[in-house]
Amino acid sequence: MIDIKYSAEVQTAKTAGTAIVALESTIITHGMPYPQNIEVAAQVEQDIRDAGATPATIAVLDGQLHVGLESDQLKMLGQAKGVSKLSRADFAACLASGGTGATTVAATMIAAHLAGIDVFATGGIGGVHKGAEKSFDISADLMELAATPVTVVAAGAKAILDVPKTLEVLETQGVPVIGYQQDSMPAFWSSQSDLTAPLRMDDAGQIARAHAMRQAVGLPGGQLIVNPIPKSDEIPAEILAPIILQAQTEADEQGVSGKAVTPFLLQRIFELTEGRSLTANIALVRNNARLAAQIARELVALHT
Ligand code: PSU
Ligand code: MN
Repeated sequence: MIDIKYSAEVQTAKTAGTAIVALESTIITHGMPYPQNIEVAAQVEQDIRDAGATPATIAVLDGQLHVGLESDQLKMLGQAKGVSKLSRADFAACLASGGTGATTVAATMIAAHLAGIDVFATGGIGGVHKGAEKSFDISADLMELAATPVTVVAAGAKAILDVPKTLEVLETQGVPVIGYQQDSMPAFWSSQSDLTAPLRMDDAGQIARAHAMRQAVGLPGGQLIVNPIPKSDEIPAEILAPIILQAQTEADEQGVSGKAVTPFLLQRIFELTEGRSLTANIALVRNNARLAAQIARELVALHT
């Protein structure tokens, strides 16, 4: 079994059997600009503590898997240059070669499961990119949700993705996509979309019971909870649509491919919205962290 380095607070929570929420680190290194990235990371951790659970930000530092970062490690990672973006394909290679990498949704799920953590909060998952019929660009996050038993709380899939195709792949892979307290599929920066979420649940206890039931019936894989951004923080889809189109066109023209695509689009949308996309991103991650903490607490209550 691989050696895991736990932060002091995560170690304490594990010993006590209290609620823990995993957090990814790619959002810090590749998803948000410095210095807001480290401020947000610390804020989201605090939101989880305030909601009665323990945050466990996951990363690989010099070949060591960390589940829970101390605040100096978080600050270091947020400023470090040349940090790898780790998904299922390169997670073990990074550990074996002593590298430093931030974990995407897929790699964070793998690490959370190794650490016995059932619930994970993030902003948006990777999905099927627009033009995937030509590029074949489909995030490994989708297959991970089918394979690894972690409940992931996100704000839906970004409009940089082909959301209908993303939902189709999730359905094919047998991943429950559960809208939280609404029928509409949330669209990351907007709380509503024209699509209906395949499932709906209205409280954290119900989500925790569904997580436990998948284990009870022997289904592998996790659940995707799609939690709408608070209305006061959303950006109307009509404002974003032309901006996303422009960012996408630039990516195509510049030949951006592979794992560089998502960070490129996020950065361009941040620039083109003059930072408004980041403000919304922060609000929705915090909102997801609070819901994830409630689900984690309900899961602990189920087992005690
Ligand atoms: N979507 C966001 N913000 C992010 C990401 C996705 O809104 O930071 C990151 C996550 O870590 C996600 C990864 O797992 O990008 C997906 O990358 P790719 O599309 O290369 O699989
Ligand atoms: Mn991709």
